[in-house]
Amino acid sequence: MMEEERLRDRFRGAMLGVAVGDALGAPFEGMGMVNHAGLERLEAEPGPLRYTDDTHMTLGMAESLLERRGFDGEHMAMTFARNYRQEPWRGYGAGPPQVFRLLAQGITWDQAGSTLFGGTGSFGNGAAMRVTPAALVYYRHPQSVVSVAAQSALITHSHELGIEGAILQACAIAYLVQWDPGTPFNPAALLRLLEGVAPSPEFRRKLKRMVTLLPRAPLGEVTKEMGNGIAAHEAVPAALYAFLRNPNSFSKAVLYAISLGGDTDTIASMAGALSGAYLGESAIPLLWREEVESASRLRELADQLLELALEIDSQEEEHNL
Ligand code: F2R
Ligand code: MG
Ligand code: MG
Repeated sequence: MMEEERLRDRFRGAMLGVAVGDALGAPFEGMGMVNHAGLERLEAEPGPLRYTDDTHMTLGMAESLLERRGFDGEHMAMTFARNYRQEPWRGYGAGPPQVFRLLAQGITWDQAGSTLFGGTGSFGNGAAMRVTPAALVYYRHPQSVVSVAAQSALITHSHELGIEGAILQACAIAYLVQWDPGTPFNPAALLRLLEGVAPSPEFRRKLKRMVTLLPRAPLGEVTKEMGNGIAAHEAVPAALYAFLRNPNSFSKAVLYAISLGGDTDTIASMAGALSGAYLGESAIPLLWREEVESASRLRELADQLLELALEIDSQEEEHNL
């Protein structure tokens, strides 16, 4: 296993990466592609780095996993709802607040989400954008990563594409957090692994296409092929592509994600989580990681998630003796 100090840097990198990408991308959400001058300004003078619902829900997931020492669907749903009631102005999508109202009326945590959008459930990117803590806690247990990503998605996003988006983002983070930086990184190997956990044609087609868009496809072709919208099957491939195109630089990965336009806070937040998990906190520009809202809280939660991950490991080892 990777030594603890390096893992701590990766866990902190992933959690801070969520918030930094979210906060940097937020002012551009819903706009067209962001030009070079806009990105340069953002890099030098990012302004107040306030996070949105992406990080707010990620915090909720971390809090619930830590309080319950693992996944508890009802507790996680109630934690999301409580946090929303405290700060409803974080820029939430339309679906989650409806779920929180249904929960308050007594609908169970695994039923409420399936009533949304005429009973099809949500395929928004909201389940994928908040999944980092689950990926970290279960990073050494691939089946648990898949099952907790799926069950946590179900709370608000019961459409198969919303669920698959969360599974893909979680599996990619779990894979990257344990990657040995001394070994050359092979994007094709990660993409093959991800194809194995995403059965729907929407994701599989994009994962296959992504290899051919690396390393230098023009921006317009990338947004046409991957998408840049609020749907999980657009934002998740876009974020993964932004990271894979810039694997060795946190700032390049996040700024590239924002340059795609569309759902910029969410695409940059997910690219930030991937890059932070791979490169660690030390790779995030100091200005960004110090200035982002709740930086010390995110670091503290990352450390507690690592403790929980190690606790789960030792329980598994004892169980297997
Ligand atoms: N909500 C926003 N941005 C808009 C306003 C932000 C502004 N700055 C402000 O503060 O006012 N961003 C956040 O929402 C996205 C995550 O959304 P989530 O949690 O997935 O929500 P939802 O409502 O479940 O899904 C999003 C939309 O996708 C479409 N959709 C989903 N499932 C559908 C279905 N089965 N059929 C048809 N459409 C479906 C709907 O338009 C949903 O509203 C992130 O960007 C986050 O940053
Ligand atoms: Mg947001
Ligand atoms: Mg967004």
